[in-house]
Amino acid sequence: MRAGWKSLVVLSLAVTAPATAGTVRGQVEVIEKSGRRASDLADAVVWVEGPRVKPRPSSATITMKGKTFAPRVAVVAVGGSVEFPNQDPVFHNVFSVSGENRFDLDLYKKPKSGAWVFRHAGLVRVYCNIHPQMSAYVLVRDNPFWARPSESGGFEIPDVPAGAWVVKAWHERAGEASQAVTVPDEGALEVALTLDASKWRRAPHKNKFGKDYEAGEKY
Ligand SMILES: [Cu+2]
Repeated sequence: MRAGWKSLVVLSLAVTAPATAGTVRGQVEVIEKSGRRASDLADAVVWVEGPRVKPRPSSATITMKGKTFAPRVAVVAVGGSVEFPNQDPVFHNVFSVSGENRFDLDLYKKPKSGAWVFRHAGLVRVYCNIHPQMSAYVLVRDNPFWARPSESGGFEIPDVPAGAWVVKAWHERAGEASQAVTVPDEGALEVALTLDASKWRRAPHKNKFGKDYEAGEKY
């Protein structure tokens, strides 16, 4: 009985954690045009590209309220879904034209909700076809090694298989920064990533038909 229990524990440890794995941790910073450091670092995402480890199923919710998406940034695994409840008494039309992850949930208003399953890794830009000021992002990852930084930019990604990989960070005003790393067999690796938001400026996007939003549309 006792021996059986012990071997079960050993077996489950072997399944959940690779024999050799390290922690990738560190700091993200975003530099604005003025040279000052951005404060919305919790809207960044950090991940490790390369390890072929299937992610656990995941899902997220992005609520439409007051004609904004909240949160603005969500991360799901490939095959994960994002729910888009509409809490406004007006119609919204959530859509994306981001490559293979393109989708269109059509019109609905409170109390209805819609959802989409994301099947391809990558960054998905999400908009509303009625209100051009509404935007959000879904980052779809093909392994479980991602983290959302704290407000001060600190992050930690545990149990990353040992090996040579690329750590990437993304922020909506800065795009991506990346760094080649070698994750050790055990212990932690420190990584500092600086994202450049100095070239960012607000630019209009097209509606779901690839056309400009009508000028008369009021926010
Ligand atoms: Cu809308």
